[in-house]
Amino acid sequence: MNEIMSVLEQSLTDANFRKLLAIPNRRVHKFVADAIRLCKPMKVFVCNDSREDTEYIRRTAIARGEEAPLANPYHTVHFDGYFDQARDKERTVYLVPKGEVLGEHLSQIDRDYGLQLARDRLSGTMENKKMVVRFFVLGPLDSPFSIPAVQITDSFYVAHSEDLLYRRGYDYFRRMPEDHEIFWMLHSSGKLIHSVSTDWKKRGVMIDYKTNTVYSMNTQYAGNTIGLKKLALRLAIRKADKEGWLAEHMFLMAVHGPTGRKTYFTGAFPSGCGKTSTSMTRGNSIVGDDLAYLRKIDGKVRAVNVERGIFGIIRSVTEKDDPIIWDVLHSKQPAIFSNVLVTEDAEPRWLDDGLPPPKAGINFSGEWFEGKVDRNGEVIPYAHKNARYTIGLDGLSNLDDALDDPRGVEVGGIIYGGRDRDTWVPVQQSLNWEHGVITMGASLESETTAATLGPSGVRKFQPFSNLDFISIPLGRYIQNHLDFVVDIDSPPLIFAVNYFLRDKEGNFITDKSDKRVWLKWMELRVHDEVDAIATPTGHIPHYEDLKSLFEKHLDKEYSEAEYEEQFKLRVPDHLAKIERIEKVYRETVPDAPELLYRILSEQRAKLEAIKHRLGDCIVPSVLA
Ligand code: OXD
Ligand code: MN
Repeated sequence: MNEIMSVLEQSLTDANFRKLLAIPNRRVHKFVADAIRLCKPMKVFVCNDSREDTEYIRRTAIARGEEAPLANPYHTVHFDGYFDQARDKERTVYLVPKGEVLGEHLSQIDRDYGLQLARDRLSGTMENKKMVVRFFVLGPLDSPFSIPAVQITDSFYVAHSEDLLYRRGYDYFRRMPEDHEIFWMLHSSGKLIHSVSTDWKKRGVMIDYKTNTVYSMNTQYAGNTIGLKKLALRLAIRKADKEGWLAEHMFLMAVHGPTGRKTYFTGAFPSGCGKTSTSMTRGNSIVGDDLAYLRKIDGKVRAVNVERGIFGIIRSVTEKDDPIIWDVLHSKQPAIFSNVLVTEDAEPRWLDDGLPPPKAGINFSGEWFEGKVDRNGEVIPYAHKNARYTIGLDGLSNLDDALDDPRGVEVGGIIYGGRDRDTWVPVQQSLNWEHGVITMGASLESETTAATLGPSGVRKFQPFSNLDFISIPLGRYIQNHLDFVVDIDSPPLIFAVNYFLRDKEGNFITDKSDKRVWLKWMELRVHDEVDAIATPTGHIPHYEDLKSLFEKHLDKEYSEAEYEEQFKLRVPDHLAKIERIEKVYRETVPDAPELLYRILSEQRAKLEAIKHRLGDCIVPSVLA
C-alpha cells in the first residue's frame, strides 16, 4: 500500500492527490497507481466533476487539437484517423483464462498472452501526455441498476465525450461502499500525428472480464475508446449473467398512447438501423437511444438508460425528417461532431443533410475538395458515412421525465429490428415470450453498416442486435432471455419490426415516418386494445386499424394495396431464413437451447402447411 501511495504522491500535484484521496477506496488508488507505472504520464489530472474541472477538460481537448471550435460556440469537431472510423470488431478481444470457453462468435485470445500484449502496447504511451482520471456511474445514481466505473485516458476528447454521455460519479465514489463492484477502463490514443492516432495497425481493445478491466490502445474512435459505452456493455453482460438480469443494446422510450398514457418499450436494432430515430419519433418521449439494463423489480420487468447522452450517426439527418435532433444541433446545447466536413465558415456538414453538397472543406482525410480520391482511386465522400454527433439528452424537447428514476420504468414491450430487405413484415407481435426470444431476438439478421469496419450491405447473423458485445457463450445468453420472465405474471410483449423491406426493383416499400404508426399499434397491443391476425410467424395488424392510425398520426391515406404488399407472408423467404438460422446454431453454437430448435421446427412446419394450402406469397386478407 505504501508503494501505491508513494507513486501517487510523486506523480500527482497536491491538488490532484487530494482529489484522488477524497475517494476512500484502495482499489481506485491502486488502479490509478498501476496505470501511472505502466503508461508513465507526464502529468495526471483527476477530475472531480466541478464546473472548473469539466470545463478544463473541454478547453484542453481544443488546446491540444483533439477538437476544434465550430461557428456555434457550443460546438466542437473531432477527427478520427482515416483508418479509425468505426468499431474494430476484429481487434476487440476477450482475454480468456485457460480452460474457459466463450464460443466461436466471440473474438478471444489467451488471457496471459493478452495481458502481456496490452502491457507492452500501453507501456510508456503517456510519456509526453497528461493522464485524465474520471469517475462515472452507469445507470441512474443510487439505484439497483448503478454500476460505478473509472475511466483513465490520455484523450481529452474521450474524457469530454463521456461528460456529455454519462452520469458524473465523483461524489458517488466518495460515498459508495468500499467493496462495490467497479468497472475499470484504461485507454491511450498512442502515438499521435496532428492529434490523430497513427499506430492503428497496433490498435486493440482487450477485455479482461476476470478483473472487470478493459484496455484500449492506439485508437480514438469513440466506439473503441469510450470505456463506458460498448466496452462496459461487455462487462455488464457478464455481471447480468451472474446476477439474473439483462444488459442490452437497446433504446428505451415511452410510446404515448390514447389519453396521454405512456407505455415504455425497449428496442434492439444493430448500429445504423434506425434505433436512435425510432426512439426520437415525434409524439413520443425518449429515455435512451442505445443501452438499457433490464431487471425484475416487484414482479415487473423494469429498465433504465445506462447513459445520459447520445453518440448518434449523423447521416440523412434533415430538418424535415429529424426536427428534434436538428433543433438541438442548431442550439446552445453542447455538441461534439466527429468525422463530418467543416466548411471555411466553420459549419459542420454531413451526408444527405438536405443542403447542396459542399465543394471543399476539412474532413477525416484532411483538406477535402470535390472529386478527391483515396490511394485506391475511390472517391472520398465529403463526410464519413459513420460521422457522429455527441450530445447530452438534457436539451431534447422530447426527453422523458423518467430518465433518472432509480427504479427505472416498467417495460410494456420489447422490439427487435434489423436491415432486412425481403422477409419480415413491417411490424408483428410474437406468439409468446419464448417465440419472440427465439424467432425474433435469436433469429435477427441484418445487413452490415458503416458503424463497423468492413463492407456494408452484407446480410449477417445479428442475434438480439447484441452479437458484437455478447461476452458469454451465445447459447447461455439465449437461455438467460428465456428464463428471465419465468416468475413474471405478465411479461413484456415481444415485437419485430422491419423498416427496410424492398420491392423487386430494390425500392423501400415503407416510408421513414411509418415507424410512428407501427409504434402506436404496438402500444395498443400491449393494452389489448386492438385485434390482430394470427399468422405462422406472429400476430400482424388488421388493415382498418393501420388505416386509422396512419390518418390520425401521419395524416396519410394508407391504401389496402400498400398494406397487402407490405404485410404479405413471404413463405419461401421465411423458410430460407429458418434454414440459415438453424445452420448457424447447429454449426457454431454448441450450447444453443433445445427449445430454439423446437420453436424453429414448429414455425417451419406451420409455414410448410400454409404454403401447401395457399402458395408462396399470402396476402393478409386470406389469413384473417
Ligand atoms: C454505437 C454502435 O455507436 O453501436 O452505438 O456502434
Ligand atoms: Mn450502439
